[in-house]
Formats: sequence, C-alpha cells, structure tokens
Amino acid sequence: MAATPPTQVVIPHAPWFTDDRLGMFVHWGLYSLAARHEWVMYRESMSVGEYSKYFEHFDPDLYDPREWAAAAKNAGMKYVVLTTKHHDGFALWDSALTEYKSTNTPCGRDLLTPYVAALREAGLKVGFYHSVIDWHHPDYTIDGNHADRNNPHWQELNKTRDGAKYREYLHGQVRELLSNYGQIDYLFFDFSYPDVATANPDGGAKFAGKGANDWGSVELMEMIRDLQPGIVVNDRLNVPGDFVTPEQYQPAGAMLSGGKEVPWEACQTLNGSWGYDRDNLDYKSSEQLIHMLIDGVSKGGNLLLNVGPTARGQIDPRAHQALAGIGGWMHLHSRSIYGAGAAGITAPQDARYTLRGNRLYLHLFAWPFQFIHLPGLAGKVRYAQLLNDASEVAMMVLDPGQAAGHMTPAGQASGTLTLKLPVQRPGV
Ligand code: JFZ
Repeated sequence: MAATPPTQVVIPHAPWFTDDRLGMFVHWGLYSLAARHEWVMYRESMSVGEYSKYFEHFDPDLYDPREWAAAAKNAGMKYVVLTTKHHDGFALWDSALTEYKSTNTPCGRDLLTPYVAALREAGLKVGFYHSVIDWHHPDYTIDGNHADRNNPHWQELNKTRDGAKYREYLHGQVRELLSNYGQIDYLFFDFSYPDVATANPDGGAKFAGKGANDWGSVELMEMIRDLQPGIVVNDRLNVPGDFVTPEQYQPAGAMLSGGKEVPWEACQTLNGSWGYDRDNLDYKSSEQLIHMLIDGVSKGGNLLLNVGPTARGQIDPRAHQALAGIGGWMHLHSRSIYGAGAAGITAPQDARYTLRGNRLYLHLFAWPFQFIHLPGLAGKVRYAQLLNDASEVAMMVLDPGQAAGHMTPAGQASGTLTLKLPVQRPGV
C-alpha cells in the first residue's frame, strides 16, 4: 500500500488504548436486582427508602469476575470497565466514606478486589467507571436529573445540602479507588450536564445542570494524574481528558476537540439498556456489533461494548451469545482491528477500510457480485488474499469503461483495481 494514511492520534502516555480497540463495559449494581434499566430509581421516582429493598437483597452468590474476564478475552476484548458506583450512589467496594456499600449488604464483601485480580490474571487492562451523579448522597443537590426531582420539598431540602461536602466525598472516593487497587489503566466519569435546564412542575427552570465547578474537575484531574500517571480518563468531567466518548452512536469520521483530532471510544449497549434488563429482548445481532466495531476502527475509534450482569453476578446467555459471535469473528480477523486505524481512502459502498502498517483491510458489509472495484488502488496493491483463510484473491485492472460501467464517461475509473471474489461469502 503506497497511500499516505492519516496518522492515528494516540494518547502519548498510553499508546495501548488506540491499539486495543475493543473493551467490555460492565454495568452492575443495585439496579441489576430491579432488572429494568439502571435509571430505574429515577424513572420510577423512588426515594432512597424505597430503593433500599435492593440494598437489603443484594447477594451476588454467583459473582466470579474470572468468568467475566474469560468472556471478555474470548470476545477479543482487551480491557474491561466496571461501574464502581452508578448514579444510585451504591459503592461496589469497601469505601471508608459511606455506609452505602457492598460490604453492608448480604453480599458482605468488597467486589473490586477480585475484579481487579481476575483482569490482571487474564492479561486485561483494568478500568473503572465512576458516576459523579449521586442520588443517594445527602449533600448532592436535587436537580432535574435527580431521582428525587418530583419531591415537593426539593427546594427546602437543597438548603440543607452542601455541594462542597459532596465534592469532598467524590474526590475522597476517587482517591480510594486509585490508591487501594494497584495500577488502574482507565477511568470513565459520568457525567456533566451544565447547560440542561428542566422545567419545574410549576413553571420556572429548576436547575442549570452540574459541571466542572460542581465536581472540582481541575483539582480532581490533578489528583488522578498524581495517583495514576499512566491512566487514561474520559472527558465527562467537562475538562479535557484523554479521549472522548460518543454514546450509542457511531461518529461520521475522526472526532475533533478544540479543532484537534482526539482519540475516541464509542460505548454501545447490547439491547439499549446498560444495566441488566430482563424483559428487553431487543438485542443487536453479532453481525451488527462486528460492523460497529469495524466502522469505528475505520474512523480511528474504539468500541466499549456493554454487558449488564444479573443480580447474581452472571453474564446472561443472550449476552454470552453476542460475545461469542464477536469472538468467533475476532479469532480470524483481529489482525484488521488491533493496531489498525483509518486508511484515508474512500471505501466502496457497504464497505470499510482499516489500515495497519502497510496492510490494507477491506471489510465487506454486503457481499458483492463476485467482482469488487476499488478506485485509486490500481498499481498500489502487491498481493490480495482473504483474511479468514489466507486464500489468494485474483486482482485485475479492467479497462476504465469496463470497470466503471459502459454508461460512465471513459477515464473516470482509471486507477481502479478490481478483485475477483468467491461467489459465496466465505463462512466464518
Ligand atoms: C450515562 C448514564 O446515565 C447511563 O446510565 C450509562 O451509564 C451511560 C454509559 O452513561 O448516560 C449518558 C451519558 C452521556 C450522554 C448520554 C447518556 N451524552 O453525553 O449524550
């Protein structure tokens, strides 16, 4: 390949991130018992008291993070990111700063210690998700994104709430997470919403959101860099991070921040819910998920694919099936994913290019009618083969009119390389 590819933007202190490309997101906590979306407390406007039934019954007897690690590894994932605390405020570790933690439930143990150990043992990078939103902490002011937003006394309640105290708590918990579990490779904060204004039932704007000042983001980021110099952090503290996180959509191309290209990672659900959602059967197919991964890599991005384990701690069979499908494909095709990125060449219809070194990979989302025409590539490819079985693919340069179709003005297809493929798409 002689084309000059765009250079992948890397995170200087963590080049692994843009090589690894595929990670597993795990949303797991008290909401897994409700089994109807991780925002259930908010959606159903449950009070802390009402929600406490899940705290009282949290007993993940089948929790074995080695199984999670094995599932991730078999799917070709290189890093795993677990919700240490989601918006409900419940801590999966033995935090000294709260009683609202796994050790005080029937579970009775710190869940992060075995998680971190299992990932390291499997050679996976260790990631934490941490919610800056907290529907449980008594000093977190009630706003339109709060589970208690419909409480008629929210204004009086807020007078007793001290944002500075919550900030201190947030920083303290992050300090614990980054001090007590060895090297942490990745941190995903969630999330800022400084410009959102939600209407009150009685008219006026209830809140103007929370952002960098509320979290003390600048100081928090300094502390993080100090405690874990090698870590990568996302951008949801509303101060610059190491990468950006488009959620549940695929960007059109490279992503920019302040006019500069930045590393990015799309996060995606299997079925539209991040937490375990028992009755939701709307699963993406393995093929769709693989296409998502390829599409992202072809634009220089990563994919963080989510599973929501059950309240007993297991990845359910539907999620396993999706992961296994990805794993089967990755087993034969990961060379076109790891360390690969955008090729800087426009791909034909229903196709994507990824480039690793001087190897160009053509991914076909729809199988063509035996021949596929690749504009601009004539004379630039030395050898072509299928990736799944390394079988040779015949290459030819047709005369321009023939390659482009006889209705096309002669000359337009010059430089087009044509590949002759098997009639049937090879089974993988
Ligand atoms: C957040 C959470 O609220 C959600 O439960 C889940 O954890 C997800 C990964 O992150 O949801 C968001 C956060 C940011 C945006 C949208 C949903 N956003 O920036 O558009």
